[in-house]
Amino acid sequence: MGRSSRLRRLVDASPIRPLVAAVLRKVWNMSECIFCKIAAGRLPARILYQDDLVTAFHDLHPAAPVHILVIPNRHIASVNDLDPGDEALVGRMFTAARRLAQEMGLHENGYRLIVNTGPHGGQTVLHLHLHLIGGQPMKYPMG
Ligand code: DGP
Repeated sequence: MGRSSRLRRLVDASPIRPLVAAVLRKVWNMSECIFCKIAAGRLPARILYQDDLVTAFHDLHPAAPVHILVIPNRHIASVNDLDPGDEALVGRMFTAARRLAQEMGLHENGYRLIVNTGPHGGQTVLHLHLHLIGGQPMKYPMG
């Protein structure tokens, strides 16, 4: 029996199999995730801001004159995957959005912040992101 078959049998028989599968799934998702690649500088994007926790860049398909995405640098699939330990990160996403709104001249007329979550929420990219949208009056709901 080859080494990889022995390893597979060991993992299959192990009580930690679900944990191994979950870790492998997470590593696979991260390596394929376009927003992880943007945050790591491995995929081009028009980046406006980056710090130790978050990255902000222009949306590829803007829904308004200003359409920016603020994402965590670390892979978090959606709001459903947030932990209490992520509260500082979520706060940073909002303060980054607030500062960008000011820099873009949106703060007086206002703007919209959206976090689509899951299929019914219209989330298409499975990496948490905050949409900062403005530059025109907006109807509610959009699309
Ligand atoms: P949502 O539907 O909430 O998952 O929004 C995903 C947004 O991401 C959508 O407005 C388009 C944008 N987007 C998708 N792929 C890329 C990309 O490769 N680069 C940039 N800059 N934006 C992207």
